[in-house]
Amino acid sequence: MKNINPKLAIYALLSLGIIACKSERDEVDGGTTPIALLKDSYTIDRFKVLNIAPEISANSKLIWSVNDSVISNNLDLDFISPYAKTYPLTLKVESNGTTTTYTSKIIVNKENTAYSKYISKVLEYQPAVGQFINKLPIFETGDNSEKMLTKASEYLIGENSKALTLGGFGGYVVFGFDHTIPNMNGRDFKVLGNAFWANGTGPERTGNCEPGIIMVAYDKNKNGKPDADEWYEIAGSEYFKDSTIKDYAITYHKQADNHIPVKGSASWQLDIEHVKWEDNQGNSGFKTKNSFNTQSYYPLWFSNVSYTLSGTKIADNYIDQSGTGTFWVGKSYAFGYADNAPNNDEASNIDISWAVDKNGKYVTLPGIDFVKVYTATNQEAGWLGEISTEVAGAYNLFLK
Ligand SMILES: [Ca+2]
Ligand SMILES: [Ca+2]
Ligand SMILES: [Ca+2]
Repeated sequence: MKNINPKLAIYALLSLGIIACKSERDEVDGGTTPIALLKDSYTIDRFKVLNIAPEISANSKLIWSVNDSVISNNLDLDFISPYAKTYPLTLKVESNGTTTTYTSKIIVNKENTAYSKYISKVLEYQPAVGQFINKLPIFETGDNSEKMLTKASEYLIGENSKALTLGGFGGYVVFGFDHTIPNMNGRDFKVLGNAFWANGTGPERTGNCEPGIIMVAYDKNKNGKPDADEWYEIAGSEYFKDSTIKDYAITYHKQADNHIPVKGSASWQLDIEHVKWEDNQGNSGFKTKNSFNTQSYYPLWFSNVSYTLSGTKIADNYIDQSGTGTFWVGKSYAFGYADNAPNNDEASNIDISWAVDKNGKYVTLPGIDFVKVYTATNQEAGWLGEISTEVAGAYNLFLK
């Protein structure tokens, strides 16, 4: 890199600029051809977003089309394709009662280095409290957040991914892909979990379903990171219901007196560590330890004695089918959640068109680069313990 001559680089840019200016001037002077708003052609790899932003007055009306299909009416065009092919591009600009037509083409190439359709990086792993915390992935003495993120990455990256737990409400993981997953017609990507049906023992579409909220980010500013203003929530089937609480927040406490009274006993059960929680709705309770998992339920690599997680909470989905506490089943919600239906079920596939902004308004994204999943309910289902989303991978449905 040290051999690059900065003067040469600047010269290359300047000559490009001069050529572009000259050609525009010629066309204006000619009096018949409009100023070239578009280049002759544009080149992009498949599964990458090309942005074309012609310099144009904001009161113009634009119609972008490929063949006879209108693809956008925005002032600038975000174009992405999963196919290596050439698209004829037409831009019509209506301004002051006159329409001017420009043509160009977009050449979509196959990438030089083959993409992975699976998760390629894990950016954050911040679980809530839960019965599989410190086990999936395993915590070993001395592990810090960085080490646990490395372990989470080993769980989720690539084809042979496996289930990682998010614990109770709000626990989350953030991951990304080495390409942009385009928003095609219908569902675009799958989030894998470990949900399964209850084998005919419960009502239809019930079983081990532990829904997680899915958020998506399009890396609009192309800095390789999901910035705060790039995140959108996938509005699943429960999003607009009254039973859903937006901006729910829960705080988990790691403290020595995390114990609850044992039924029928005057004494405190001091030998079992439960984790106290309180939410911003005035409720509190314990994430109770069960006999199957006896390790700490509080993430042992967290140095703080309490922490708060927040997001959209949907209604509890587990019911005591037996009525006596012996058989609990989770109802699968219709669409738009992680770990909410088996991996071969259509309900584990997500449509980017379901993304909404903070006010619940649908947004149009060309595609997504990052996904965040967090546990969507705050429920204890008897002896099953807390309901916690597991994420076991994800992939682009259109990358073959
Ligand atoms: Ca779609
Ligand atoms: Ca970004
Ligand atoms: Ca699960």
